[in-house]
Amino acid sequence: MSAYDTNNIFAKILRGEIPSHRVYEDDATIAFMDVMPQAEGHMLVVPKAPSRNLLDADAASLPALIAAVQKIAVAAKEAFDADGVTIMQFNEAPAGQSVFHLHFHVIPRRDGVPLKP
Ligand code: DGP
Repeated sequence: MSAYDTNNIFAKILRGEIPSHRVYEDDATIAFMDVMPQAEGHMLVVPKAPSRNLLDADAASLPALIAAVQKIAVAAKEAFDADGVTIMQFNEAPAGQSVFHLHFHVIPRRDGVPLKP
């Protein structure tokens, strides 16, 4: 697996070098709106610590990260009056990852509304 690149887009967002619509922050995590939403309310949950993806993440950091994902998913379902929430996470390009800083997609879902491609 390749090394972590400190110039990936989410590292720049974490450093405040490029703007984002931030909706959540705690000691270890931020969440912001996805610029290419697959449904209304599509958010990205990103740990502050540098990991390329789940495969190289520090296992000790994961309970706090998953707790943040859960908190954001519950809030998103309520805020967007959704019927469900899709959570997606990709590891390496062949699996669909395009930004190489660990992140979870949190996507509010409505009955009968497919994800945009
Ligand atoms: P993936 O690596 O395929 O799990 O998805 C990366 C997501 O990041 C994709 O849904 C689009 C989003 N994205 C890419 N560039 C930016 C950006 O500059 N700002 C924000 N907010 N989202 C971005």
